[in-house]
Parts: sequence; structure tokens; C-alpha cells
Amino acid sequence: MKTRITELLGIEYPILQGGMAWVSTAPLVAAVSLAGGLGIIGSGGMTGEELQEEIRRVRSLTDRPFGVNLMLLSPHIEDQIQVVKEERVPVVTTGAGNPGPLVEDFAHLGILVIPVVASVALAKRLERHGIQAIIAEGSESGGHVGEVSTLCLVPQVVDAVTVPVIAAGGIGDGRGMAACFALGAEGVQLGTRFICTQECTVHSAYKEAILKAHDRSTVVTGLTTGHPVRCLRNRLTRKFEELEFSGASRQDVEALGVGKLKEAAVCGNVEEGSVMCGEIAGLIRDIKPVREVIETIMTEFWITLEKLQRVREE
Ligand code: TUI
Repeated sequence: MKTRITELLGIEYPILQGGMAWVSTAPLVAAVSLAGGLGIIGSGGMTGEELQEEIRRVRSLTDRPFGVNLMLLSPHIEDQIQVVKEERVPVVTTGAGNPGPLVEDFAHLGILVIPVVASVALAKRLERHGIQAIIAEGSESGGHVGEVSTLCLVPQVVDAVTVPVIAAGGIGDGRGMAACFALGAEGVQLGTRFICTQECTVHSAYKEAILKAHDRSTVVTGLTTGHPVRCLRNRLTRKFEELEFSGASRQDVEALGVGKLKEAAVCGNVEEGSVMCGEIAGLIRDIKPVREVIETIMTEFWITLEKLQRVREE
């Protein structure tokens, strides 16, 4: 398979594994890259030193290209940027902010910056900074979310920029991938689907909670704080709802979320912790090896294209 994304990244399939804090560590990242996609380390929550160790662990497992996701709101962001430069990581994706000033600096070192955007405005602004690809992430995604759905965001970003667009948010199988390609995307990024894999090191209770989810299981908390986060409905999200609608201050609502992703992902506390995942959680019914996930997506993708072709012929 060949798109501007496979060419740019030097990968076999245009499938990226979203960088997820406390979730996408070296074993998952390396497995995705070895299977022909692009694995991405989620650096949120890591110190610079911890990130460096994780990068080296990936390199000990594969020679293939991989990426690091920089969460721009991270308290360790300056150290993380330094490490990514020192290690000459091939690809950096960014989230939760505008990476404009970083792009040129990284490009000089041969590091490809692929920002995640949730709006057309930021996509256009970043194209002027010389980015070579962009991820358009709809509000179906897990974790920190924007306001526009994938179905509406992707074609608008595709029309607004000339660089290739990777669609993210709400994709769980090859049908979703084909839908995004119909909108003009040349690659897809999946997070939730890759959590439910054998190689993902997240606590097993986190994976099980996703397997039990249905179409209406996720909610967005923090709508009043400016940091909306999608995760599974549980005791924590009910506390959020109570607090948010009781007129509590932004600071008090924010404080309720501190450390809660780690609580779920590392400790396995899926009632008091934040089980971040996308709306597509309801589609995911099994824990499989990464290679099988990627191969199944590709098979479903080609079957979908053939089915669509038959609509015309019949
Ligand atoms: O970043 C994400 N998803 C995330 S980050 C994260 S870590 C976290 N932990 C605890 C609490 C909150 C977050 C979990 N999930 N996705 C990429 C993404 N970026 N989605 C939306 C955006 C975004 C939003 C605003 C990108 C740029 C932006 O720019 C604002 C501006 O300056 O224009």
C-alpha cells in the first residue's frame, strides 16, 4: 500500500498507533512498528530521563521508524524536547497545543513533526510553519478532545491544507479506515484499538473495562475547565458531574483529575481512575496480538473498498 504517509514515514501500512500517556510504552510501540505501522511512545507523565530510557527500549526491539508523542501541557515538556532532539527520534507527534515554534528546530535535526489538531484554523497556521503532515483528530477520540467530530473535521482539514492528512478519533477497524480515506485522509491513527492488544502494558483491568464498554459508555469530563477529557463512565466521572454542576471552581474540578490516568492505567483502579478511551470502545471485543490487529484492519479495508465498488456495478 502506498500513500504520501507511507512514503513520508517509510512504513508499510498507513496506520499509526496514537501516543497514549501511561499506555503506549516500548513493547506496544515496537510491536506496531514491526507489524508495518508506526508505533508512538506516549510521553505524558514521563520525566526526560524516563522518556530517554523508553526510546532506547524501543530501539533495542526494532530498527523500524517509530515516534514520540509530546503532550504540550506536560510539566516536563522542556526536558522531553531536549531528549527527543538528542536521540534524533524520527517522528514527533504533538497534542494539546500549538507546536509551531518547535517545527523548524526539529526539522533541522531531521525530526518530522506531525501535529495533532482539532480545528481547521490550527491546521492552516501550522502549514505555514512548514509541517509535512498533520493529524486531524475528531471528538470521538479518547483523552483530551476537541469539539468537532471526525466525519466533519477530516474533509475540512483535507480541503484547507496541501500536506497529507491522517485521520484520528473513532476508528476501530478497516471500515473506519476506509471511511476516513473516503474523506480524503491518507493515513489513520488508532488509540483505543491498540490498548486491547497482548503487547500493550496497561493494567489488564483497563483492557477488560474497554471490552465491556458499549456505544454509550464514554463521557466527556472537564467541559467547564477548558480541558475536556473523554473516558469511560464510572465513579470518578459521576464525581466530576456532581462537582461540575455544583458551581465548583475550575481549580477544584481540575484537581479531581490529577493522577487519575495513572491510577487506572498502572494501578488498574477502573472505578476511581480515569479510563481514557474513545467512543469506538464499544466496537472492541477482543485482546489480540498487534500484528493480527493490523492485518485484520488491512483485510477489512480492502473488503470495504470492494463492497463500495460493487454498489456502482449492481
Ligand atoms: O492530546 C490528545 N489527547 C490526550 S493528551 C492526554 S494527557 C492528559 N492527562 C490528564 C488530563 C488531561 C490530559 C490525554 N489525551 N490528543 C490530541 C489533541 N490535541 N486533541 C486536541 C488537541 C488540541 C487542542 C488544542 C490541539 C491543539 C490545540 O490548540 C490550541 C491552540 O493553541 O490553538
